[in-house]
Amino acid sequence: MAIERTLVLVKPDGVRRGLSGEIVARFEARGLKLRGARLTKISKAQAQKHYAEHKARPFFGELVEFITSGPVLALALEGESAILAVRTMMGATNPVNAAPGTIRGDFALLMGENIIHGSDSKESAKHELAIFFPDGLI
Ligand code: IDP
Ligand code: MG
Repeated sequence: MAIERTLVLVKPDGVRRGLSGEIVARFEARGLKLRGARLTKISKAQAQKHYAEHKARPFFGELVEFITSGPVLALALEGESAILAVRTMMGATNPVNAAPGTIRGDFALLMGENIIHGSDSKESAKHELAIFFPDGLI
């Protein structure tokens, strides 16, 4: 049990579809606190840094293309076990496997358009928050 901070991105498909408000509302209703929010277009370099762990995967090029295809809403969220709480609310990576009631389970069907990103560990949260909120958080 620990208060954590984590990075969420509403991906370009989520922003395009007008789901940003719904997603923020779900996290706030759960009790997670907004510590940062920024609508931003990710550069190729930022995307490659953000997804560095997937560099060798065959879908890396597609992933970078997609995440840079339009604005994303970057959120810094804080709360008890925030990293796991957010991951659980997001649902499985492949939306076909995501449980109803999760964000992917309610709004997505395709792996490549799965609406949301959330940090998956303390290390990745630290790394990713520094990319999107280089000036720190409130
Ligand atoms: P996550 O977003 O649930 O943490 P990761 O394994 O970190 O899942 O993968 C990052 C993103 O890359 C996924 O959200 C998804 O959009 C995409 N992705 C993951 N695996 C595949 C794949 O096998 N084919 C195409 N895209 C994939
Ligand atoms: Mg991931």
